Amino acid sequence: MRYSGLIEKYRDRLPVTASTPVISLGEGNTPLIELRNLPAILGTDVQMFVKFEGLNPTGSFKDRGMTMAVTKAVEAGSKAIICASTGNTSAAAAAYAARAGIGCFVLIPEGKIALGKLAQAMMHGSTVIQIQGNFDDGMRLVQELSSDMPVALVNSVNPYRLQGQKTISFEIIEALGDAPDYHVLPVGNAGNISGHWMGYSESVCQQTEACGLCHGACPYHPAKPIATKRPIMIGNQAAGAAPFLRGEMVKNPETIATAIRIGHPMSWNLAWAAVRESGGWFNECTDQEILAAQALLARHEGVFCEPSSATGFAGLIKDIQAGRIKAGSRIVITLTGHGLKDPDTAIAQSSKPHLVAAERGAIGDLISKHL
Ligand code: AN7
Repeated sequence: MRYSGLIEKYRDRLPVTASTPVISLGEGNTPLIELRNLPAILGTDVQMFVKFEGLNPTGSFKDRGMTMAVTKAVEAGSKAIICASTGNTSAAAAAYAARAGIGCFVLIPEGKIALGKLAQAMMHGSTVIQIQGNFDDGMRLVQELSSDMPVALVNSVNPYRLQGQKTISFEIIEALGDAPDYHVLPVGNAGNISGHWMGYSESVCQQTEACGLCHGACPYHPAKPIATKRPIMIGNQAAGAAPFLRGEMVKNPETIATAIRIGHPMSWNLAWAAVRESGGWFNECTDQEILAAQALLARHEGVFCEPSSATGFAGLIKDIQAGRIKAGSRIVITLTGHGLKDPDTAIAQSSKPHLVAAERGAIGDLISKHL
């Protein structure tokens, strides 16, 4: 059967009915890629898989939550949506609003949004409002505006967002046959770690001990991805925007990973619950560590994610080096967004193209030098 998006696939586990008008771009169903070269380079025997969310329709995991939020907004009769964003939420909101034929207003921090994301919000026809403030200022403003204007708020404080985002965990359990030992991801506004945890929690079979038939012919959940456990959750932040490490909100967050330049995360309690209940922890990574992790994935695995997305892997490298990860473990790392979102940062850290005459000799010499 043709794959037609995560609402159709997981309809029995999402708050939709047969008459809900589904707004979808075929999101979800992203590849789970095993890292082949980096474990050896890092000197570890752990098994690592990246869930490449950059391959969603607008290039980030935000599409999972946005298909649900926009579907429910349309079902409720909304004619316009609004969000604050560091970039990816605005790109997803703009695209799904265009698909639904409704209006879209996005508030973005002036000058602190990656070029690809700005291009998306503009191209899909949303009203792009640059504010002279950061994401946290925008978040406060959209909450105020949506409370007394006819615009539906689609940031992750909208509970339908997490409903959509939880489906990533269903896909991982289906692919691996069970939950991994650890799940590693970047944390900004903290909706995603909360959605992951919700998905894993809903997948744990309450009957495992009673029937012992998991992965066989389970009479309780014959067709559902069932996990026998939940993973240890590890949330990773940029050092300049790490309220979970500080234990309090950060007033002026700063990092090259602009997607997670957030000091006042909305899903504070849910994210702490995920980390505490799972026996996990938070890490912070410097901008240099984030860029190094991004480059490792690009150069040794052929996987190009944006800097914020590499923050999870950056934290994992530190955990492996510190001996915090059990030998032989199976780890899933969510890569939240595509590297093409932020070409400026990629080009700035790469070596420049060679400029030579359009002659066989000059180019041949260059090739010989690099063979
Ligand atoms: C690539 O677009 O908050 O912890 O406004 O774009 O769920 O916030 C983006 C967040 C990680 C953090 N990686 O996820 C927005 C926005 C990428 C992101 C995060 C974001 P949350």
